[in-house]
Amino acid sequence: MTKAKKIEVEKNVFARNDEIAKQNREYFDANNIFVVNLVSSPGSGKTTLLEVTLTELKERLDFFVIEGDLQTENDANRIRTTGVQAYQINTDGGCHLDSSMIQKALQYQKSCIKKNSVLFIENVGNLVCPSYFDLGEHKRVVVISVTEGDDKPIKYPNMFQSSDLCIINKIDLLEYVDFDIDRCVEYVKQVNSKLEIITLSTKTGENMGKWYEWIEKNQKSN
Ligand SMILES: Nc1nc2c(ncn2[C@@H]2O[C@H](COP(=O)(O)OP(=O)(O)OP(=O)(O)O)[C@@H](O)[C@H]2O)c(=O)[nH]1
Ligand SMILES: [Mg+2]
Repeated sequence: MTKAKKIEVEKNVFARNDEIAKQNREYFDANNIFVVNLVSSPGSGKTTLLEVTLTELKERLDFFVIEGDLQTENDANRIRTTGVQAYQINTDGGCHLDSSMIQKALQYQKSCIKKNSVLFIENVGNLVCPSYFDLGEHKRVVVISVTEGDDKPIKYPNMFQSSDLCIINKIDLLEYVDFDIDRCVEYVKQVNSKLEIITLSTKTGENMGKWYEWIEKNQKSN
């Protein structure tokens, strides 16, 4: 395939994705469903963050979770143990979710995703590809953990440029790793000066309250 042809194909893929994402967002808006797309490299703690969050907030808010992984139902099963319903998408090799996958999930799960609820979408663990695919979410949250190195924002800038909140997770491990929080925050600001930042530990619960405040504030203002 020539370079020009390749660019043309890519343009069409993104345009199609954006069109379906728009339809998804219209559906979410019409039903007052606040949608958060969680993105990160593998293992930063997205599912653990959700498990703790759902357990803590499920009496106050209605939730549904869409999980994205190459294989297995593991993460959806972990979510279900909290009592919240979850739908697992397996991309079978694909490195990101796209808006048509979410549209299909909505068709299957429409009756389970309630009006006035919060829908979390946990994307495939990958700091590159998910940043290019709008799913129709209202907010994108990038999670990094202190075991990954503090230079991730400048090495994978698009993910941080396209996100609304950056969670720096696993701060309970700070004393064991070479991760400079101040430097990481500086790098985040370099690539996206508007990106909000919350440092927390899902393990100890430190600063989880700040994340809950963020959810409730943004759900209301959505
Ligand atoms: N020490 C520590 N470990 C954590 C914390 N949060 C998550 N973990 C651990 O990190 C590992 C990965 O967590 P997951 O929640 O599965 O990560 P994930 O981002 O969902 O992973 P993928 O879905 O595979 O991308 C697990 O062993 C968690 O127990 C934390 O705050 N502190
Ligand atoms: Mg997970």
